[in-house]
Amino acid sequence: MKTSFSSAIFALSIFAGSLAHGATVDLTSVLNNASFENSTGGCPVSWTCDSNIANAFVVLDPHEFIAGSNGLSGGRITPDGNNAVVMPPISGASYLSQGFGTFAADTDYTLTIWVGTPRNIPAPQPDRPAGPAGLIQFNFLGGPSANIGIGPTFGVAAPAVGQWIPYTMTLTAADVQGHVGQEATFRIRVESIYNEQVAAFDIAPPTPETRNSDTPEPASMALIGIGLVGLEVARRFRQKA
Ligand SMILES: [Ca+2]
Repeated sequence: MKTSFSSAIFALSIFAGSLAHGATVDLTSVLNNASFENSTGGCPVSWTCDSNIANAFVVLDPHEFIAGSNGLSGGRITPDGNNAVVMPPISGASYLSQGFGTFAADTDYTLTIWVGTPRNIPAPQPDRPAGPAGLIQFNFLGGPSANIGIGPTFGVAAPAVGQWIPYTMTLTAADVQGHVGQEATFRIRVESIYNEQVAAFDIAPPTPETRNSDTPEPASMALIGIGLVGLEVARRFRQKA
């Protein structure tokens, strides 16, 4: 019986080991000015604006998204706070990026970012109807000067005019492997052919109704696994008795 019990404990430890899970960092709480509420002269504070994004940061006017029919609950105009960033101000490619320290080992990095298509292109461009951006991508950079793309390039189609949608991405520990200790940067890229093609971004936790409730949490899976091992232990005890 002793041998049986020992082997069951051994199996349990192997099972627990296979479930060992590193930390998950939610960038919502790591990025500075994640909600784009603060800006000085166009570029959001703490963010780096490349290309022609200057002056693309706007306090969203209520007429850009119609409360109640914009994909947000509670009559909100923006997913979080009052402001969002809109890019690019004219056709072409633009980048918005921010460093967030260095990559840690055994760590997943997750972020939910809201993507919106305003109804009008932002000032200082002439006020006229906007259209969905041609290309919206997110990626992570590492390397000695955060100049190497790491992991997948995440892409999302722009929502319809006047709508917001949440997009969740995860850079896994496997993606980060080999880049631990390197400077880490998150980057948004928008490309458009026409001046009217713009995209708005805001960072906020997903609303409860958008959370994926179908996937079991790793912790609950571990509990199920421990329970199954426990049943096996009990079965063996009964057989030996
Ligand atoms: Ca905001």
